[in-house]
Amino acid sequence: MTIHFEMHDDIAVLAADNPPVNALGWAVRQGLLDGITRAQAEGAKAIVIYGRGRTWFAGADIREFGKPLQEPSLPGLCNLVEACKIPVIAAMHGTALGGGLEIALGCHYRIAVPTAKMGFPEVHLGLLPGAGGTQRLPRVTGYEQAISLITSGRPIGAAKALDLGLVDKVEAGEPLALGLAYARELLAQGAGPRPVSQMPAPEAIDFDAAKAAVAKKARGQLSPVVAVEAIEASSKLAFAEGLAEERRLFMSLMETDQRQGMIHAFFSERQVSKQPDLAGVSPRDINSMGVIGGGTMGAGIATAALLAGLSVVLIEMTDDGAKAAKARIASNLAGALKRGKIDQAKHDAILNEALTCATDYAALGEADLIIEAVFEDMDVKKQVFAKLDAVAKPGAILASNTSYLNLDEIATTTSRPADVIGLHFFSPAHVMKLLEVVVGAQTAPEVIASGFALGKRLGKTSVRSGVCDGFIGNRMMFTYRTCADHMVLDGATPYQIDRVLEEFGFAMGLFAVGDLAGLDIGWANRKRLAPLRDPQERVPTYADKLCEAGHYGQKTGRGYYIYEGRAKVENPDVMPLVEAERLELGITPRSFSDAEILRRYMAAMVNEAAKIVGEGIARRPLDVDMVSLMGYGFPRYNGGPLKWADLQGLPALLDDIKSYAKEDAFFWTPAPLLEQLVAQGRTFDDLNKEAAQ
Ligand code: 3H9
Repeated sequence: MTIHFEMHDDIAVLAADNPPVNALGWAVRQGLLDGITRAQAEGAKAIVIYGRGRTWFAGADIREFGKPLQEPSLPGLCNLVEACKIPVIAAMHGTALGGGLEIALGCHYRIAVPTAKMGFPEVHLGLLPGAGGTQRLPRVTGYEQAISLITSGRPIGAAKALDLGLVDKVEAGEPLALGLAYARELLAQGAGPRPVSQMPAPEAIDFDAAKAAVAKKARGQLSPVVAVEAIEASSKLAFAEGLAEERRLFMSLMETDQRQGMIHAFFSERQVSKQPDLAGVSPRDINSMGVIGGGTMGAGIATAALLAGLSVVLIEMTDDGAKAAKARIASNLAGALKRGKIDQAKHDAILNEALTCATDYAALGEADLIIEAVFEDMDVKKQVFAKLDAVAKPGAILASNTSYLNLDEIATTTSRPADVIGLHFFSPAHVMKLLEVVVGAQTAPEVIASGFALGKRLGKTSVRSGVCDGFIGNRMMFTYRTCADHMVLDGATPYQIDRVLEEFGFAMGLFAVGDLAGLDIGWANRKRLAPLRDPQERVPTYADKLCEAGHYGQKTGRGYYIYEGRAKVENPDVMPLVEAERLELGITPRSFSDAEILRRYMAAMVNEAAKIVGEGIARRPLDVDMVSLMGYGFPRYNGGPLKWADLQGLPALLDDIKSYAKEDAFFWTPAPLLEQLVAQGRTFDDLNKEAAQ
């Protein structure tokens, strides 16, 4: 039973009971329909709908999407609620989202507790509100607010909802008691049903301008723009016809790859940090953290920990270094204060009480977890870990923030390799959502569980990775960067590649990202790898020459681009370096279509991702997808590289890889897992599903 029917005197109550979020699956819809019918048949004077547990309805049941519809449909149900002959009151708490808010808009009156949140997150699933939301909401709030709410997908609080007229009352209390009291008040006033559909549509606005503004922000994502079209229909068509147009547009989005990509992202985000093999393993308590190194990364990690309520001891080599680290953290905290993430009292307490900056490792004796964020060099890391082994208390977790290096080799310098783990943060560490939890050959289960628990506490999306050069994210990036370099040598330009990637939906092109991160980082890594290179490898050098000339990207004002204030222009020094290398190698440049650039770039990414999954470095394809989405700017509406690959079709992608292999068999060696999936007629998503069972 997902909807309980109760009579409270002459008021019928429909209580939703479908944990965890009261999603409006078939049984809930049927239960509501039955309840509305029964209430009227039994002579109720009003109906109150509320949610048991932690929330009102959080939306349609997303798991039903893509499957045949089972009546009653959600749009039909909202109409039925609205057509009820007695007043229907929504008593909301928790989150009233998507179809849940549409049910509320189908109700005649709405009351909410002060902590309730309301919104239309459908655009984040590649959809639009498809149960009357685009037709009813503007009639209540006007077009400007409706467009903002629906195209941003951002929820609003109860106070703002009251301001907008989306709810009639905000009161503290239990939703059932509030709903009943409000129903009695309305009945005493002789209030009857008040259908939103009968309210006039507001005065039309310039919808073309609205669509253009939304399209600019959407960066290739379809749903926000199509949502405005649906809203526009409410200004041109009678209510019923507007609903039909909304339905048509909703169904057109339902058919898109973007909808599949975004729903894959939604569920993967919730799946990725789950560790079924660690069920029953308790994480260690982590309340105090040591951080070695107070550069951008160390200071960012310390800030993330401090904001999450941990105390931090940060170690630098000199007093000046410690002072500079404290200043970096203070600046990060000032940003958090400005954005309202913390108040002044918390800011002061963190800076004056929770943070200690020191130069002596002895200060780390009480830390529950110590993480190093020192220079990316094996010898330096080993020295640090040997020192940590000497000062850390028994049971302390020793973590490395290395982004490439062999964690198992680092762990050998300690007497406690079971306590060693990789926690690879992304810069700026107090902002970026991704955390790669790198599990070494000897890392103990409770240490892994502790890594995930810490990630959760810091508000990160944690993804488990095995040990390999670059782990999941940087290993993939190394490969697609190499692919891009090969295309540049063969005739493309960094600027064409960046444009193609931005048109695909990346927030920034690859070369612009390099400039942002600092070109010296990749340069140092290439130097590290030089002795390990296979003689068959094609190793471009123009990027090294750019660094040799002192151009490290944004921090020096010049990289692939020249930076003046916020503007960037192409750096005219880059192509001569490329041309010189082409000449040296006897390459006659050819032209690349945008489509070929994208295909090769994505094929390289997918092929490496498949190797990473096939070797067990990532446990499931969705882990790779989440790393790309959360840490590398991969467009969410494409779902991640392996979801994208599934949607493109694996056989054609493998064929392309094999055809590229005719030019460079070393680089384009097909991933065995990709070959296996194609041979079996399966997809990466099949592997995700098998892992979930
Ligand atoms: C829609 O309504 C379309 C209509 O306009 C038109 C239709 C015709 N369905 O996030 P959590 C699961 S589109 C199915 O960890 P929290 C979730 O997967 C919908 N399952 O909790 C997880 O499962 P598991 C518009 C759902 O407290 C569990 O519930 N609505 C749904 O951090 C707990 O979730 C939305 O887009 C769902 N709708 O956050 C809202 N929602 O335990 C989507 C959640 O197996 N939901 N699950 O991993 C949310 O934003 C958050 O879940 C919410 C709670 C804020 C509600």
